[in-house]
Amino acid sequence: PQAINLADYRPPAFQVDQVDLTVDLADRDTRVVARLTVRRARAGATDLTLDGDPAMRLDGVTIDGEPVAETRLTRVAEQLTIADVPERFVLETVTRIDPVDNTRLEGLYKSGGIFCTQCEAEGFRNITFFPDRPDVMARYRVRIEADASAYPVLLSNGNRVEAGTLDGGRHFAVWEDPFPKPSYLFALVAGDLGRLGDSFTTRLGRPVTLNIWAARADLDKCGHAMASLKRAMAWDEQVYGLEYDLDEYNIVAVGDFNMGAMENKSLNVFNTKYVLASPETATDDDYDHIEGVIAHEYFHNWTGNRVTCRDWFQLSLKEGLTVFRDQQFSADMGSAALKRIDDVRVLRSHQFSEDAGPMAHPVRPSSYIEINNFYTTTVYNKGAEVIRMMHTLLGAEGFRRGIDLYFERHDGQAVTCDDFAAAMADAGGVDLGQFKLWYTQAGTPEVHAEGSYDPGAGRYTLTLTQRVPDTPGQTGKAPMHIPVKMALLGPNGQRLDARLAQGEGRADAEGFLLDLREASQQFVFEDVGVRPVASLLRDFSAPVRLTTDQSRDDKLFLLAHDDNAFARWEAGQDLAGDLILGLVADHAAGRALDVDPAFVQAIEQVIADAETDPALVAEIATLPSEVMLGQRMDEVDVDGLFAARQTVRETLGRALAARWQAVYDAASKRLAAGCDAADARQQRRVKNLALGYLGAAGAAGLRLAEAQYDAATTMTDRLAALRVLANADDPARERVLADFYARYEDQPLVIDKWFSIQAVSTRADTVERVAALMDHPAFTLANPNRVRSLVSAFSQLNQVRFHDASGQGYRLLADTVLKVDKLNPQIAARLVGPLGRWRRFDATRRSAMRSELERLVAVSDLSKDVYEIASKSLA
Ligand code: BAL
Ligand code: ZN
Repeated sequence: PQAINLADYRPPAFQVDQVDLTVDLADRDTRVVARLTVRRARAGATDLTLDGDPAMRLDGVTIDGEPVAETRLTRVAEQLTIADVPERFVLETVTRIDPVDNTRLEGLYKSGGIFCTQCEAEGFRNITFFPDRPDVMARYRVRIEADASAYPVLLSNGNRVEAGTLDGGRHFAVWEDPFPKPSYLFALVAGDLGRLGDSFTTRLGRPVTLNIWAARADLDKCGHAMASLKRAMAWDEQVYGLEYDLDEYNIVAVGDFNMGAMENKSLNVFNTKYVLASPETATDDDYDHIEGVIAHEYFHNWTGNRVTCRDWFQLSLKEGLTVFRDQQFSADMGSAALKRIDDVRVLRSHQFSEDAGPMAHPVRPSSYIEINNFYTTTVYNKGAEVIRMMHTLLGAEGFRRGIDLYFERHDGQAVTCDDFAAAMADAGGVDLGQFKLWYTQAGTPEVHAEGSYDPGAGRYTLTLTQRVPDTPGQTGKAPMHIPVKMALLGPNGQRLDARLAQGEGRADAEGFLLDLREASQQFVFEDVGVRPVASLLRDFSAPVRLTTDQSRDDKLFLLAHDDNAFARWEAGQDLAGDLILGLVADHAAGRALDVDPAFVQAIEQVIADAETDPALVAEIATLPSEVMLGQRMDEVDVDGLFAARQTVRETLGRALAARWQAVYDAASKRLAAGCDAADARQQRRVKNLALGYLGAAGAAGLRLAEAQYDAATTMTDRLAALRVLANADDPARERVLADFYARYEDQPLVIDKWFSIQAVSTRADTVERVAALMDHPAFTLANPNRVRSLVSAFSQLNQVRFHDASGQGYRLLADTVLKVDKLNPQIAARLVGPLGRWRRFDATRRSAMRSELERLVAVSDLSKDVYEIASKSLA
């Protein structure tokens, strides 16, 4: 397969101004008539090249009504070229496609009796022949015809302008979208769907009809999504002055979907996972994710749809920005500190490993084989961090001016990350020249901080050094512009009023914002009357790995006193990491695993605050995962990490059992007394944290979990109890697992949880269990959610069992990749990642993982999706 390079970008030779589609829906034989109004855009261009899936049947081509001779048509691989076309013309093609056979879930396909589409990034070419690239923006008029009783609801983008009946029990609807858009934002849905309707009036008085379409039996689970949508619409007006621009906004929930959701203009198609929720079937975290994804897709209406990407290398232009916006929104809807902790946890566990592995790529990649492989945490989450740093550098007002300027300049255009940065730089009056390295240099910068205090002079000197590691294809990188938020704390945790006397930066309401630009830089603070403890990288102001010369006591101090909640959490994570990695070394040396009593005591102090700030306490008292801890080791000691982390969990569980029980009881009491929804979820969070520790401590905790499981009235509580039991060697385990399955057999999203919880079990027999579950009647490789729930959960979250020294986990994963690849290459490619981390493990595991990758690349009809990831993993 051939790589596509950013350096080769050329504007399109022809533009399409208008698309008239007639889609005559039938299961195995859907007929698509496409009339394109085409105009030459590049002088001298004579041949029109269109993208089109080789499986599509082409039944006819006319130009301005005249059939085009076969001799002018060349169809090679994914392209159709028409020779010698005029300057302006109307092209009509007739194609026939089979939506039922479409297991790739790209283009037009059927999910549970519903016709739906997924066109990002390059799915439109599976529906009709088209210049399927985002810088070709056209107006669409779409006529859908279908059987009236099987598909009473017919939807596309924009406004419905016509509808009626046809002979033979069929009917039609015509939709017009007044906004020019790239083909990836096209959508069509037809089905027998229930509707939850609502409305929203924009600040300028436009009434907007809101509809969520889902299976009728699921309509009672759509209320949270609808409420989230209305909150997102109001928030975007308040914070960014951005208003919805059509009369209708439709969301359709389907069960088979490659992504989480898709922002098609006015017709979002969603994975049911990010729409459906009731307290009995969805956890508190699910509620948050739904709110976040609903908002994310809505925010795309401006950041993605009104202004879109020139080419797919610019994907982060819309995704990084829109993730940042959804993060801001969720922070405003709940707790900013908790949201930040959550986002950083996701970034570190997924993006940092990507950045340290064979698929490391810049936020704006410069080359790809299959663009679907670049919907990554780097483009999305690191991309959002890049936007966040601009927000930090410009301040909220400057950033808003930058956004305003961006829309003023580019509304209706397909643009680049450079255009975005230019708007920010111009509006903020800042030089982002060096900063833009964040778009082009891959790898997580490593920052080291050392502080020294001169009591005589009242001077504190902070030395920051940075290094950007080599990544595939990139070595010898330049220093980055890294914004470092920090404060100097005095003995009681109070912020010291020091003066920054040397080094670029400024004081702000919460301390200082330092501009680290050099490989090594000194920042000198004067008027520091007492020895301070530096609180560094507050709010995680840059996506870097920070190490410091701070002592255990400094970190204990920050854990107890830091007024920046994120930094306080970070100090706790750091301490826990130091402790666990120390025990891993003890484990390797055959020494006893003794947990530092100072850490136990510090956690005891933290949980003393459980009544005042339950959710933050729960975050702080949650140990870093084995995956995250493994990142701190030169070679991941799989078994040592598991043993060490378990020892710390059990020690905290036993040593503080009475405390955990008190936390559990207090939270249960508060919940029983009836508290508001926000408080209730915080109480559940801390209660279930306590349950986890009590479960780790021994039999009494397991009985408590069993009782909680049986009495639970929410999925949050039931699942938390099930998790404790699923990890245990306990007679109740099989009973509750069977009970859970029987209770929720008809709820696919809940059955996904049932698969996941077994996949992430730390029990020694988990590999065999996962293999057996793949033969369970409810398991299918055709449904992406189900594959993710079992196979991705196992391979990405269960470090100790996936990396079982037998290599069984690796084999299972590679076997699954090959099977899924036959159905859905995009999903298959997403499974490969864990095998690509082979360099991080010991010789036995390394070689077993490599062998599986070699087995993959040796397959002759492998998709280019899997080939790209597997071959780059071996390189
Ligand atoms: N654009 C693909 C789905 C999303 O990021 O919103
Ligand atoms: Zn997005």
